[in-house]
Amino acid sequence: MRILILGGDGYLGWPTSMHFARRGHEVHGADDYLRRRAHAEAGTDSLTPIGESLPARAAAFRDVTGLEIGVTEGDLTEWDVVERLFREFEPEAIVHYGEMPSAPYSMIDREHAVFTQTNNVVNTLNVLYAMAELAPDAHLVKLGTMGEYGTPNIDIEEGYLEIQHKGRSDTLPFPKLPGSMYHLSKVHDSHNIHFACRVWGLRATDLNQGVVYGIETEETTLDERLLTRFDYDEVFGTALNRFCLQAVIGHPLTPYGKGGQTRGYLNIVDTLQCVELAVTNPAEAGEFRVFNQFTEQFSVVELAELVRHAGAEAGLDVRVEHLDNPRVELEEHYYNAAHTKLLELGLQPHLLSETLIESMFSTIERFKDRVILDHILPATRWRGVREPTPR
Ligand code: USQ
Repeated sequence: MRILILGGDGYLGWPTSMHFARRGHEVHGADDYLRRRAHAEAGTDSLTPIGESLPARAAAFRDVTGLEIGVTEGDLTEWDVVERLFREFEPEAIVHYGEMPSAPYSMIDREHAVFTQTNNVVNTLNVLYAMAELAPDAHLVKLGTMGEYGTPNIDIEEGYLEIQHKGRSDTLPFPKLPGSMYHLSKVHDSHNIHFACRVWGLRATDLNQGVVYGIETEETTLDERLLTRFDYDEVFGTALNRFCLQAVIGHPLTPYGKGGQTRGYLNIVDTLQCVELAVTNPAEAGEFRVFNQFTEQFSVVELAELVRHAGAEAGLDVRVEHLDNPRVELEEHYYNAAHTKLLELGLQPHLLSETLIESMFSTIERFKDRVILDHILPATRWRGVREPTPR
């Protein structure tokens, strides 16, 4: 199958590109290095050293495997770039990771919020128009987020809710209570994609993904040049990845507030499995399918405790220090989200284990000289102005 990977340089986009190429698909990745630029501006970087550009990474992949990954360096908010991609590559499936992915980044100030929503909403609109005009039978597999739902006091369903109202009933999109300008951008995308399916008959799957953890996939371990990025800073780093790094470098783990915030989590290798299941089992024409993509739920304190315990086993002295919560979010709440649709398609979950945490410790250990300490503590606040970065 011809598979276009938007955001092909990212934490998930790069391993996904290699995964599909190794399974015999024709893969083309596109990226404009948004995250690399954001890191350069902030003085942060990936823990793992990654190839200097997407063409350099594709060349290394060709060296190691003899397989090709096509590359476009370009900004998807520019119609010319998207149109050319669709005309020249003629994708049958589009895996769309190509967005600004960080909640804190979107909450820095007005400029970052406007950038996040413009970038994400406009580039997805361009993809939808390109599909309608140039690839109406292609299948869009869009990375959404579990954060679109927020933390309602009822069970979260997969995309839709059956509603009885004044004697009538309907199945309607599940209500959304997103917790950041970034999460809101994904809600806007979902509405736009749903519209394009209803009105133009496009086919799409919205993967409402939880928080991803892990560093390695089958392909990234083939050669050091094929590593994916690993972020641990306050803006792009996510909970479990940050805690593992903090444990290795002797930094106290940083649960925000009470730490009862519960989210769905999944291993990076399961992200690849889920995306492959979605691509190889496409939605029907006109169908807007929603899958909740995670394998387990944890609260932040549960994660911290798991890392502390695995750290003790590995001979690390891990401390846990609750910080004032920089975000506005419920710190104790009900959370029970359905996630059966990917399991029904055959997902075999790799659940979080102490062994996995210890293997993350040892990969982090190899690169710990690269850690930039300045940006581990949170400086981006949901309310009020950003505080100066502690030195
Ligand atoms: N948290 C801490 N301490 C930390 C970092 C985070 O307590 O050092 C807490 C946060 O306050 C939050 C939870 O952990 O309650 C998750 O935060 P996160 O930074 O791991 O993840 P989040 O900001 O929600 O965003 C990440 C990805 C995003 C994806 C989302 C899935 O960056 O792209 O959409 O996870 S979900 O969380 O299900 O919405």
